[in-house]
Amino acid sequence: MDSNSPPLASTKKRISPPISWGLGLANKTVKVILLGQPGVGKSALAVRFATKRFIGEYDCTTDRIYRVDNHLGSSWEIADPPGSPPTSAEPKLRWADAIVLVYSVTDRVSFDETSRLRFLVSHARKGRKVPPVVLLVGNKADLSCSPGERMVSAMEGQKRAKEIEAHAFHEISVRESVDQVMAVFVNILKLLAELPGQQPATFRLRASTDGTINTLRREKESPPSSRRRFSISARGNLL
Ligand SMILES: Nc1nc2c(ncn2[C@@H]2O[C@H](COP(=O)(O)OP(=O)(O)O)[C@@H](O)[C@H]2O)c(=O)[nH]1
Ligand SMILES: [Mg+2]
Repeated sequence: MDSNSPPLASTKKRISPPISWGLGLANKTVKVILLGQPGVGKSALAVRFATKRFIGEYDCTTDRIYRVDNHLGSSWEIADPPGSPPTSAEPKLRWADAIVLVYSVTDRVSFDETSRLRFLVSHARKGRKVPPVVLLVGNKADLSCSPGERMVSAMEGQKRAKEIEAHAFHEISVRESVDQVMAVFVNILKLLAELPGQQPATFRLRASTDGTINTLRREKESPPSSRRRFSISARGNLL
């Protein structure tokens, strides 16, 4: 070996397995519905998660489902209905494993809407053996640096999350941070794994100080293929 070459150990890359393996969700298609007022960034959130890109403008007229294979080790279906959800959204709410209520921190009306949605969500929870996990997400945090733009504080967001019995609250910028977007979906997996009735995790987990989760041991479950597929479909009804 060339004496200038770095020692072998330092060139080794540590590979962490996809998070869903560790949570017993590797073979599950996770169904997510995004709800919130038009313009808060729901489509941007779905596209950012699926492609890692922020495009800027999104078609807002069709009822879409984003299908993403092998992302964080799971398959995903993300419903992105246009407009404010009418009561006809109820079947979609029953379809979803996770409901993400989105508002913009620069738009108080969109924040107020999350209170209205609370009733729709609690209705959807009723009578389900495994109720959906609910996350409240305040988007467009990047704009809060501009004077006078922020209309809703993070504290208010946190308080609202408690009021509506959401399992988690995130304040994010879809535009500025793909990591913050990924954190929302990682949290969905974690919350789903914690639900009663979920299959037990087949991995022992170790949380690192950098916030990642590492697997120590794997049993039985085989890894999903490393190929990733992303498709978008548009249709009128999810059921
Ligand atoms: N500044 C900023 N703009 C955003 C962000 N997310 C989305 N947008 C913009 O907000 C507008 C509405 O986004 P869209 O995803 O279509 O909202 P939807 O109607 O809820 O699906 C678009 O112009 C996006 O570019 C963000 O995090 N920061
Ligand atoms: Mg949209």
